[in-house]
Amino acid sequence: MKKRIVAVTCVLMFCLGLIGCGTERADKTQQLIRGAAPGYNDGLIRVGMIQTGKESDWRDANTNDYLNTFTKERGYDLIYIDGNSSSERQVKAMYDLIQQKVDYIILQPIVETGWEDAIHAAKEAGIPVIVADRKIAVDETEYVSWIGSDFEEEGRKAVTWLDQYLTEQGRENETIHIVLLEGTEGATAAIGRTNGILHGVEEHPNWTIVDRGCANFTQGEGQTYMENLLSEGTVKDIDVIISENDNMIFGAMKALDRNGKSYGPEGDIIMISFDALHESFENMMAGKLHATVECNPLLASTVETVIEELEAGREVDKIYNTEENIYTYENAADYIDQRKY
Ligand code: GZL
Repeated sequence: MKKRIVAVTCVLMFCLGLIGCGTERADKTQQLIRGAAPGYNDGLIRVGMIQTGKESDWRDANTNDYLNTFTKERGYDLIYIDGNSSSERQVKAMYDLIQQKVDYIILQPIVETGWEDAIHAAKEAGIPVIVADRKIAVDETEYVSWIGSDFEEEGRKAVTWLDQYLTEQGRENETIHIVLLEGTEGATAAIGRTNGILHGVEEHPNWTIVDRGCANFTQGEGQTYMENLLSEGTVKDIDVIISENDNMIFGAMKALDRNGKSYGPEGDIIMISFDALHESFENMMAGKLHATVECNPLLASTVETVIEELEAGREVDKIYNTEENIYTYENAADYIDQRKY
């Protein structure tokens, strides 16, 4: 993009007989450039967006938020690329967007690793990259900002709630057998939530994780995991299922139903998940789920603010965290009508 601006600026300044230019003329020239550069004759801000895929309902809400924000009517030409749950596809998409000389790249990575070269190529090309949702394991100078949740805090919220609930139930000294359904390996959401949960388990000598495994944030894999666990019969006691997103626990519920297991506030197994989808509120009100830790998928407005600040030539923050709560079967009815996803 920078090379394009320099070349066209020189032509424009020569034509207009401009000798030197103050900020205002440079801005006007820049606006002219956006309308004048070959192939970019619409004045729109070209934004490339690399998404993880369609692994969960949370992701669908997250994607729709971007599609509804970066519209032509609002001044953007959004080039949306679905990563189809493939890191390789995401990395290729980064190079494709660099080739297309977009103005900005929004990256929602599947996993944290493997981004060094691609993100540096974008920087070399003068294209600001805004990372959202999960993080990437590169020097923070390689990208403009990261917008997302404190995932380890989300894990701690789940543990704090479980501690309080067991105490209210008079089970604070009972041996508690926990099954942990984990999200995609290497994804910041899974890394952070798992760390928060495991630290909480360490703080409770009477809590034990009897089984844990990855179900990639999908409902199907959550059901398969739980079906296999129940059919193997090696785990005799399950007191709690903690699932690192709502879709996996929805799948686990199907497996529990098929195996005649009772769960939820009116059953035997305590059920905790993450995301706070509208459907999880329905499950809490139906007595199937105890608690869900909110993880806000509506990140597009903050991403847009960062782009607007950059367009205005202003500094932006490196980190923007989202505000989140935990909701339970006791307060789900009070909040379900306010839920946006
Ligand atoms: C969290 C996000 C996770 C959600 C899942 O920010 O990365 O990925 O918790 C989604 O539902 O698939």
